[in-house]
Amino acid sequence: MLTRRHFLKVSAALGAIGGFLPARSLLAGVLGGRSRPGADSRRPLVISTWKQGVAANEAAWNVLSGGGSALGAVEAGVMVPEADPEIMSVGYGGLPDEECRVTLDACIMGPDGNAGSVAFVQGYKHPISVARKVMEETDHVMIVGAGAAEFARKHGFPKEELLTEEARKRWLEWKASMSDRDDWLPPEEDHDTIGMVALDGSGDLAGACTTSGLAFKIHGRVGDSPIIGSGMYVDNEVGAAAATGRGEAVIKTCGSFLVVELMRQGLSPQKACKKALERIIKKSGGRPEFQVAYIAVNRDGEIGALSLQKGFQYALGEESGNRLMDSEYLL
Ligand code: SD4
Repeated sequence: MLTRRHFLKVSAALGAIGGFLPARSLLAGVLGGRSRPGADSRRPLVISTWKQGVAANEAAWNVLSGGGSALGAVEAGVMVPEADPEIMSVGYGGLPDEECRVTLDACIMGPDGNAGSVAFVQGYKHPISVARKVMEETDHVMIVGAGAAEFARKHGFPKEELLTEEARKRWLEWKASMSDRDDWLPPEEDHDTIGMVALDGSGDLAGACTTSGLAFKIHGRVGDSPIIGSGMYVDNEVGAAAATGRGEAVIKTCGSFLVVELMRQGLSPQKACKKALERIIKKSGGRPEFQVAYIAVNRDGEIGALSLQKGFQYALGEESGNRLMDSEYLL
């Protein structure tokens, strides 16, 4: 029996943009259920957050399908929304902070357990690549602010203006309206951070996360996205996870690390996402109004995706296609 909920889910998936194979394979993949969380073992595959994950997955898939590494795939993948001015919460075109400055956070982690991160960095379109440099060229993990910008400059990254006309206009509107958002705790949030996790053909895992953070945030605010174990975490023996949504709630529960540790204890990725979100619900004392979502994959290629609130979408790319899926949600 096709329930209404299942039908809506399938329709959303069929309406998805992109795809590695022709529509028939896409249909077979979706209706066959192989793409739902908890499906059989398979690789390579890539999962990423939100609608922009579809285009990001395409770039990641180009790497994975050519036999490339999960690490190369996640970097190439998230660079797509970083460069896209129409995606207003990642990289170039991201909405600025309360002082009209675009400040970016990103992290990356590979199968060897090495990790790199930059936070509160200004003027560099691809913080994910700067984070990768931190990982590969230093024995540090995290570099922030002016130090991160200086590190990027010294490594030859071009300095660029990241504030687009559209983002500046949105900031002006926010400022002029004296929005109820200027209490620094926005009741309504726009989410588009890209978190991506991938499993390559050799069975190795990697993850990346990159964002301009919450719109109109306090100058200097850093969310979960660049924090290894919060916005993203990889353990090649177990699995990988990434987060999107209200970063403070994710930081306070070490969200992505928690999802991976729950998978280590034997939970499926889907159940691990659920338990980690239940922890947030519990810690927030009831029924939070903010959004948080997790995506996860284990070594067998089983996937999980779950959010607190309705509306979260994730993109799944694998041999049979690249689809945008409506996530299950808890509240
Ligand atoms: C943050 N987690 O800075 C990010 C925001 C986000 O989708 O994910 N938006 O808190």
